[in-house]
Order: sequence, then C-alpha cells, then structure tokens
Amino acid sequence: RVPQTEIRKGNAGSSHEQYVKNPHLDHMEEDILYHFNLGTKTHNLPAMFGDIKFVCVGGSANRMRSFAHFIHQQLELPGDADDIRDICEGTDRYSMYKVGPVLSISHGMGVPSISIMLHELIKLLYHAHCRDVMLFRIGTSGGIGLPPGTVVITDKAVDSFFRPQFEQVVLGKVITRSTELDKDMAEELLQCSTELLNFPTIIGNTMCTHDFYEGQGRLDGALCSFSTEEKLDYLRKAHEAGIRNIEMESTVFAAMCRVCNLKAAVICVTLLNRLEGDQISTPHDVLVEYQQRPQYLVSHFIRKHLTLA
Ligand code: R2B
Ligand code: URA
Repeated sequence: RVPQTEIRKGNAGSSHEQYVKNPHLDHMEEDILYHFNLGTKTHNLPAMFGDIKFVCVGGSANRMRSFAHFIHQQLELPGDADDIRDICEGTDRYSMYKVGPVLSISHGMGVPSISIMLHELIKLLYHAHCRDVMLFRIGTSGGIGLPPGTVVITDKAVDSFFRPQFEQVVLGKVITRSTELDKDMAEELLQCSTELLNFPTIIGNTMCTHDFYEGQGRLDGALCSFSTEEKLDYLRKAHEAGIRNIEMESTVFAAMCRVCNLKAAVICVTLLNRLEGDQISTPHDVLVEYQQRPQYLVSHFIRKHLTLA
C-alpha cells in the first residue's frame, strides 16, 4: 500500500476559489443533499444560504441549537430566537440552524459522521454561491496535563500516531491529506480569549482518534488490552509531541476544509485531565458551563468581524 499525498499550496479561503473539488458535480442535473433533506431542485439554496459567512459545527444537536439561540442574542438580531427552526427537521441525522450570516450544524460523533456532513455542507456552500466562509468546530475533548475547562485552539490536528495527516481509503487505496489549519484564525481566536475574563485558553496540537475508549487509552471501556503504565506512557509521549487534547473529528475536518479552500479552526474545551483519570465525573452543570466556552470564544470572534465588539 503506497499512500498518495495531496500537496496543496496556501491561498485557503480565497474568494476566487470554488469550494468543491469534484468535476462530476458539473454534469449533475440535480444534487440531493440526502442527509440534510435539501436539494438543488427542491430548494432555492442561493436564497436560503447565500449570505452565510460563518459556519459552526459541533457534535450534539442540542448544543448546536443552544448555540444558534446564543448567537442570535449576541449578534443583536431582530425577531424571536424561539422562531429559529431546524432546517433539517425532515431528517434526524443532523440539525441545522441559520441565524443571520451564521450557520450552526450538528455533526454527530466520529470521523465518518462528520465527514458525511462536511461533504454535504461544502456542496451546500457551493450551490448557494457563498464566498469567504470561515468554519469552526466547537467541541469537547479530553485534556492532557491541563486543568479541566481549558479551551484548546488546535494548532495541528494529528492522528493516533501523532502525524498531522488524515488517511481515507478510496477505491481500496489509502489517500493521505494534510490536516493543517488556518494559523491566522487560531492566533486571532487566542487574541479573542485574552479579551474575555477568566478564560483559560491555549494553542496546542489535538489528537483525533476513532474510538473514545481503547482508542484514547482509556482503562474503563468494555475491553482493555493494556496496563495503566502503558496508558500513561502513551499519553506522556503524546504530550511530548505537543498534543494537549484528544477528540474524534479534527483530522478529517481540517483535511476536508483545506482541500476545499475553506478557512477553518478547531476549538474544544477539555472536560477532564486524562493524566488523572478516564471517567467524566464532573457535575452536569459544570460540564454545561465548560461547553459554553468555545461558543463564547467563537461568538466574540464573529462579533469582532461584524464590528459589533
Ligand atoms: C468529543 O466528544 C465526543 C465523544 O464524547 C466526540 O464527538 C468528540 O470529538
Ligand atoms: N471527548 C473525547 O473524545 N474524549 C474525551 O475524553 C472527552 C470528550
């Protein structure tokens, strides 16, 4: 198996580049975005989505609904937040809310789930003729050597071997794509964090795994094939490689956005310090507050871009 590498040069986010990278799309009379329950013949996508500038994605449907309500209030938009409806209500795969220039979408857990969502989202932005869109993944993670509640802005998204790449099997061959994210967005988000009070935030590498339990070196799954020492050795090596948190979507998110010229950032709060344990035993209200932190940060960033802050 010889991995192929797609080497891309800069220019991410340029308004002259189209987002999709698929010549076959030009020959399709209709495109059905099946998991969104939207389509180019059934919906006027440019009218519905043409003004989108910021897309925020996160795992849970409820959290992304709360984010839509929160951003409605933060952007001081007219109308009642209770009227914001789920654009994908015809399907229970993903939820999607539009609030002014902001789209808030859930992606479920893990690489395959977010990858399906991103294919359809990127085609949606293309069909709607959107320009200069920025993407944010706001999520949760396990921290390595950080106090719980720390917000980690991803520098490099790395795989379980600490490599800054994403591997996809295509037609029985492995395609390797770079997971580099937009450096300017990460720096700007870090600057935003300094403008908020009591907001522990760092830039660090994020490891993306294909499992929450054994795949993240947990000792508390239904199966476990390693010792406590082996677990801690792996996590310490990860820390030495600059990894500060672990989650389950960042590599494919970074890779797809990069190939499609979309500026993107990953902002995840840590729910626990994995050097101290595996179980998430923090009280529910504290977890809810932690999960709002990436939302606050991205909201502040968007407000600044819209010159509201
Ligand atoms: C973070 O939290 C989820 C697992 O609990 C997963 O989607 C992720 O990346
Ligand atoms: N999400 C993860 O993927 N891992 C954690 O430890 C916490 C949240």
